Amino acid sequence: MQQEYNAKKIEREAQNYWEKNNSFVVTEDETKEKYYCLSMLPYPSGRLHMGHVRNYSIGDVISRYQKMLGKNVMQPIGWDAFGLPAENAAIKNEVPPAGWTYENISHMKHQLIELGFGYDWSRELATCHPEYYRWEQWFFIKLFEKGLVYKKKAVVNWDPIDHTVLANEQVVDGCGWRSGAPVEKKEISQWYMKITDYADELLADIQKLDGWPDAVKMMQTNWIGKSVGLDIEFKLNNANSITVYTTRPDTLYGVTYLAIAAEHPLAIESGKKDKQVQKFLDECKKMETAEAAIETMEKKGVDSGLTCIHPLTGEKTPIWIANFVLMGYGTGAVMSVPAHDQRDYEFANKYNIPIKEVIADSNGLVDISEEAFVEKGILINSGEFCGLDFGVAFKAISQKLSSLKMGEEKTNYRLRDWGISRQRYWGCPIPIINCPSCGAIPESLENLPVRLPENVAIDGVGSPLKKMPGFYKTPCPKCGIDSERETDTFDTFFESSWYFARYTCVDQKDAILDERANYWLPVDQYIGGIEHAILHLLYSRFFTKLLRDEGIVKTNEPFTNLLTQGMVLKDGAKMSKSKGNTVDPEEMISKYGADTARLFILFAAPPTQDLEWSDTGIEGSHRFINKFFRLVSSFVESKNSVVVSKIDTSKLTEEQKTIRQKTHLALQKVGDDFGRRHSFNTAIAAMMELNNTLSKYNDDSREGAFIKREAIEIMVKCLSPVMPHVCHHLWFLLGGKEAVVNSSWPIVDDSALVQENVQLIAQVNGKLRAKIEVPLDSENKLVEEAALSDERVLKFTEGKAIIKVIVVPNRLINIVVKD
Ligand code: ANZ
Ligand code: ZN
Repeated sequence: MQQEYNAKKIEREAQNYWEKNNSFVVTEDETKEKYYCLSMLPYPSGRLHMGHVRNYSIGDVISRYQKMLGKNVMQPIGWDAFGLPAENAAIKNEVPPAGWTYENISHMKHQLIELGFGYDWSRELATCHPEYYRWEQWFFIKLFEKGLVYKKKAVVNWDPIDHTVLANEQVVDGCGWRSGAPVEKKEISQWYMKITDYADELLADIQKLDGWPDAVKMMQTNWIGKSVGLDIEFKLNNANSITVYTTRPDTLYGVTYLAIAAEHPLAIESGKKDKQVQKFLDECKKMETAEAAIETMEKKGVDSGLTCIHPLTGEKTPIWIANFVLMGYGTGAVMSVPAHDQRDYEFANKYNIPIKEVIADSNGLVDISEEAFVEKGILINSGEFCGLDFGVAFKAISQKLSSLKMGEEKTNYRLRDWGISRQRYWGCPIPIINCPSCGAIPESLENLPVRLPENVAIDGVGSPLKKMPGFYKTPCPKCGIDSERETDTFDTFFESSWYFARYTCVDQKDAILDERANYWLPVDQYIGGIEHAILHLLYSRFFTKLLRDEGIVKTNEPFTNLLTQGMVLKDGAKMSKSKGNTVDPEEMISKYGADTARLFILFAAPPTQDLEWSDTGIEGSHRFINKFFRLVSSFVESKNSVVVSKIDTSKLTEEQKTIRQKTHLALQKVGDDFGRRHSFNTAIAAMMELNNTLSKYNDDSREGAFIKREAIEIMVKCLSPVMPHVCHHLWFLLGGKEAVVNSSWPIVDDSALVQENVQLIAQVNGKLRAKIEVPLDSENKLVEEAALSDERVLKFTEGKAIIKVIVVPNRLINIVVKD
């Protein structure tokens, strides 16, 4: 009796087998090549969504494939468990964030197991576990001792009703998301990490990331934003001066005013003397500070009343205060060149400030009637520097200013230090104690972890930690007097910046990491969403370098290869709860099974592209699994299924040769698609084609039996990374001695790939001279080479000029020579 495909039963059996046999549990093995495959860890929101299924299916195919190649593969998973949604849910449902989170983890873990992902569950971690976060507290203290973390005041969004700091996404139309009260700006002390100390290395090492997509490397480069320019001094009077930062010193003679930020000390000073100025400064305080917002907002300014002296021309230059100058970049002051900078151009026109042209194109022309001339060119109206191009002028002006002690070369980065304090409850406590006499003192290492109390009631009004003296009251570790703990917690990016290292030795109780980290790191393949292209990846790279400099790991970079998967769309829009267009993976699994879900999601699009959801696509995938199941199980039932140990491949019929050739070509393609190209959809397509070929192939001979079994076994192995459950079942059905996960990847028989030969007529000047044999469908060049090296042809061509060669594929070649 032929079996019916029963996804539920097959999937449960396979999952039980993997669990019982620890199929994916690994330890270090120096005799094998290690392969660390990692998918970005999920936030335990409650249920898996399709984006997760996609991300983790890709990672699982790569892991299972690499394992079958004989590598020592580690594929761990964990939970990015701290974060704001747990607090929001706590307010809404009146459950503590911890309980909510742990419940979600247990549900989602069950879903991951149901999808058949080959994780080493012995390495599971949740970032909210004290055993995990104690080590980041420990590391933070190490960095504190090294001076790589510091405290600084910064402006936050303050909800005056809920007495709480709001994250940017909690501010809706300028009001608190819960209270509806207009948000106020408040300055509070925050902790920062000196990522800028590593800006140069983080930038330079991008070039070594050969396995990363160019787009991601570009985004990281721009984010770090290195710029080389000059700091130039403009004298205010004999004693004082103001410094500007410019990347265009070649335009120095075109400066007609300076523009400074509203927070610049000179602006504040001038505000004290002038009411108009103060009014403008007050206005600026209310404005958004996000850079993107500054780009698009209306450019406004006010004359400060102050002037300064141009360092080369000695001209008196007015100083304006402008809303688009950032205090946090360069010196907070710019030299404005309206003829050659569009922003300055608009500003000068608005306020009737003179415009002076100092750069022309190679023909000596410059047109600023409509807009600024922003290209680099040749200097004009620039005294001794006239006629120089950008590069030469940059150096010459830089030298001149530096000899006058009025300027020096300066490199600036757009990258800012990383603010890691969050005024939130559900996060890792910052292990700092504020002593009234000693100041900020780290907690003693033996007192770690600083545990976050988990049984709390959250009402949305302030942080619960601030109402828990049991938590915050503590003696100073240094002098012993009554002090208070920080109630702020870390940005959750802190946890996700090093979790990949902790997986390597998750059971290590006495250290952040041990030698096992050096066995497994770097991650060979990292897979995740493009939305993490900048911050998460940059912070992970930064942490890796910090760990290296602390002597904890040897690697310089965390991720050798990076794959960023596309989004899952429905009706052209991103699937998301807020759009209400989600499809629950659980529904799909219960209807069709996990293998169908995996197959569909891998087949529907190349992994880096967006994937459009389609019900017919799922049904198609399900039909394919059924067909494949029938092909294999009916073969097993047939008398052909006897195991033929060996055949003489030189004695095969044309049809048998063709089947073998198709089989091995497909195998070769799947290996290349899984391993190098990460093109899972085309690999699956090749298998579908082979499935069709084989279901029409009936050959009762001994050779036929061998060839069909060979092809079917290859198919089961090739498809096992994609649909592991059904392949697990079918492999045993075929008589496999060990589970297909433990079997090795099939080897391509090159001799089976060889194409058939055809005879071609070789003519010289239209006369038949020889019959030559070449592989079927050979390229013209190959046919030409074969003909021209044939002795019988050579007799008629040697020493003669070849005028033309005509090839009719698989039929004829005619060589025209000059007689
Ligand atoms: C004169 C000039 C002339 C400039 C010109 C540009 C074009 P990047 O490449 O991003 O470093 N700038 C400097 N500090 C600034 C601040 N705090 N806020 C806003 N703008 C600032 O850009 C450097 C350029 O941005 C500098 O070069 C300065 O304007 C402006 F034809 O100086 B430039
Ligand atoms: Zn003290």
